[in-house]
Amino acid sequence: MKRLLLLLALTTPAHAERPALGSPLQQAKVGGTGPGWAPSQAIGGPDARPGDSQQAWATLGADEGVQWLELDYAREVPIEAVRIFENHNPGAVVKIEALASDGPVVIWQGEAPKKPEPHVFEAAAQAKATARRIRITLDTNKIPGWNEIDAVELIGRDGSRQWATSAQASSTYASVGGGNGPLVELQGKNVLMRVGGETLRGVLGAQSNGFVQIEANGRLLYVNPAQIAWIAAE
Ligand SMILES: [Ca+2]
Repeated sequence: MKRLLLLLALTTPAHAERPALGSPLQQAKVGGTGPGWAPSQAIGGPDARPGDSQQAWATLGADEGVQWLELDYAREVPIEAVRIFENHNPGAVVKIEALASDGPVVIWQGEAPKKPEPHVFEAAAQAKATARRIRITLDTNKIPGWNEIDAVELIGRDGSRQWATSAQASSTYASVGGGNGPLVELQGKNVLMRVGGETLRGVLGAQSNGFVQIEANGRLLYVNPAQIAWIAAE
């Protein structure tokens, strides 16, 4: 099998996965994955219904001051615009940064339109930046209620359109038990969890400041629930 893979690697042209120059790159509109309201729900194309939806990212609390969502894309592009699919209480976005390899660049800052949900907020880049990662900052006190984001499309100056391939956030409502088995129900129980490429076995503790405690191998660890790939009672 190894020999076959090597052979394929040698015979596949280097440009095989690259789109033709100038052609629009559009990924399939597949919605997010993971626990309900997790940052990963903002991966892929829009799939949330208008209003509160588990298919969108939501912060831990409804009105929790400044919060952020970071999104990664497959390909680095000169950024033309960012389209934010706001399914619940739109208008809280205050800043968008391109996290370029040589540091963050503010590509949009201002007063986002306050529209009825759902709303697609298209922010045209106010500064030039080339990146494959962006950070969206929200002032969640600005618009009452949870300000949920379903999907974020990155538009390149080369005409490309991309959906996010991974995401992380300052906090998430998923930590109080979205979709993947309520964490509160597992408190005090022996669990097996996969987090940050490591498998932990131990007793799940209480949650504080958006983190869950786990006592594993004699260590007390604090885990960001958004980073838990899976968790199960033993
Ligand atoms: Ca979604």
